[in-house]
Amino acid sequence: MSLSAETVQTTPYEGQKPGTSGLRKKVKVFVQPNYTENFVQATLSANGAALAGSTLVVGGDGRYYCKEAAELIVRIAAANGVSKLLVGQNGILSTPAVSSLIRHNKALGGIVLTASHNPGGPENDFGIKFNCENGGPAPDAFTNSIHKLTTEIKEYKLVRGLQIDISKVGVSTFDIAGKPFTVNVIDSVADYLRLMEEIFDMAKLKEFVSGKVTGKPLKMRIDAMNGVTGPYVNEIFLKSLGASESCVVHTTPLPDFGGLHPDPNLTYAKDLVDTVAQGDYDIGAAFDGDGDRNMIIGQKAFFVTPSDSLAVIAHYLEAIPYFKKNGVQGFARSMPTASAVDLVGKKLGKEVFEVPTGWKYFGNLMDAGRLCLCGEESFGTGSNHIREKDGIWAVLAWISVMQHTGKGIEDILKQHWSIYGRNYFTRYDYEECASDPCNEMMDTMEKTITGAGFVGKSFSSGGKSYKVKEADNFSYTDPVDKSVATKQGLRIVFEDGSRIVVRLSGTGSSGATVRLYIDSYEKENVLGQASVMLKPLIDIALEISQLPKFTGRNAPTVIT
Ligand code: VG1
Ligand code: CO
Repeated sequence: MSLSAETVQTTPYEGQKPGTSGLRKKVKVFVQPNYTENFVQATLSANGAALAGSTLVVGGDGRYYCKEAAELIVRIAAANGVSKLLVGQNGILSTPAVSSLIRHNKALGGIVLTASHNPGGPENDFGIKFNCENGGPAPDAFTNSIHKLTTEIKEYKLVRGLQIDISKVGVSTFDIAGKPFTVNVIDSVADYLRLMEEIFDMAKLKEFVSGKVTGKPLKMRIDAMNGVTGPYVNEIFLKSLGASESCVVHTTPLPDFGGLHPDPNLTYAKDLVDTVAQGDYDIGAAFDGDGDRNMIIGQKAFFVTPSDSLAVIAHYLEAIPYFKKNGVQGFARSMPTASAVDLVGKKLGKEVFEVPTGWKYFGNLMDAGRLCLCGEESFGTGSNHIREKDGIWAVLAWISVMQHTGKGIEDILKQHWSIYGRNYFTRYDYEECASDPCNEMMDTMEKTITGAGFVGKSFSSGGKSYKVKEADNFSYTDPVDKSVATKQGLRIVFEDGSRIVVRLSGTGSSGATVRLYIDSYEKENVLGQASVMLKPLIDIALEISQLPKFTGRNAPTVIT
């Protein structure tokens, strides 16, 4: 049967501007007439002439509205001359899996249906983001062009009669006005599993998990938080690594994440932390809704900061076959991430890059062969095996390090600190504040810290004194394409290397979220408690930013 495309008239919506990682809004916003259609059309159009005849990947984290949006994308893509879509079964694909599929199939890109770590369900968030042909999140120039197109949009194209059942794996081919259009509904996990088997020595890890050599099985607690990683966790941890059923929890992707907030941190993954705190597990891990973030905890819930996690993996890259085969290039971290990995990079004689917040800034360096491992303090760790951070990869990397060293997580960290010293780190999040006062706070603080006399000034608290060495609103020039990203966060660096960073989140769907990051380095005093060690700097940060006054908050929503 031949189907034809129709052109539907529409008018622009305001505010379709992608943030740190895609467009995120309440479901109620996305379901308005033509809202999703407009954004999808603009996203496709931003590809220009490359779109006709292209292959695209479509999938998401299974949250509320994912399936409807995936079906809509099929109809709009068909009408826009795309020739092939790879769609995850039931619309399910983790963000790392999409990145891998794009690369493996040489697709033009992929549309990821997720609001990542934001809560889901009819009252909560939905999101759409575009990944380009390198598998990575679209860079700023691309998302700016999507946004511009949304402000001018007058019509979108649609093949209304195209019905497709994405619950069954299989290939369907249609004739759209004389041209073939193929929809390939694929197993959500198979390609990603293949990739993990290439990177890690699964047989060795399985043996380690079983305790065959060590005499002690590895006790894991893996929490998929009812997000997209469930099917991946079952396949990899249960089947490939042979872990027992009791090791994995919350492995059914649910449209509202079963009411969980799928953000793997000490606050929202409390269930995992409380369980592992009882002492029965050697490693605990949790992921976010779309599977790109990870939290690692050791026995008795010993917390590994993401900044340290990155540094430890960097130190033990020889434990992972992928790096033996592909070599070790440079490392990178986002600006607010503590600089533990820099010390490893220095020791190994590798380049280390500091980029703005958001995974899209790592892509060019990876494509240029200068970067193989990177991370963000927001529970993101990954390598150049794809162009996204990768939660499950990070856990497999940690199990590899445990296997390689024969040590527990706490001991691995303590040994690391004894070699390199320790970068204490904490982040305070003040979620859903009123926007205007937060913008005012940022403006005021920027004026203060860039004003005359601020550099060289001393601040004291709790018996400690810190002298300002430099202060700015972070800007970044991409070393590869020389593109510039400005206003990436207010930063105060003190003479001893301690830092205060303040930025507004770019992933919220309403209001403003303020993130305050604090870190300091100690060469010898490595066994302290972060909250105690950093208290003086936190007080100084609250004083300089006047955060309590502007936000009306006396305490953060989340402390990491
Ligand atoms: C946050 C994190 C950032 C991360 C981004 C996307 O952004 O801070 O490090 O890259 O989320 O992660 P922001 O602008 O809210 O600080 V995800 O897993 O939500 O796609
Ligand atoms: Co995510």
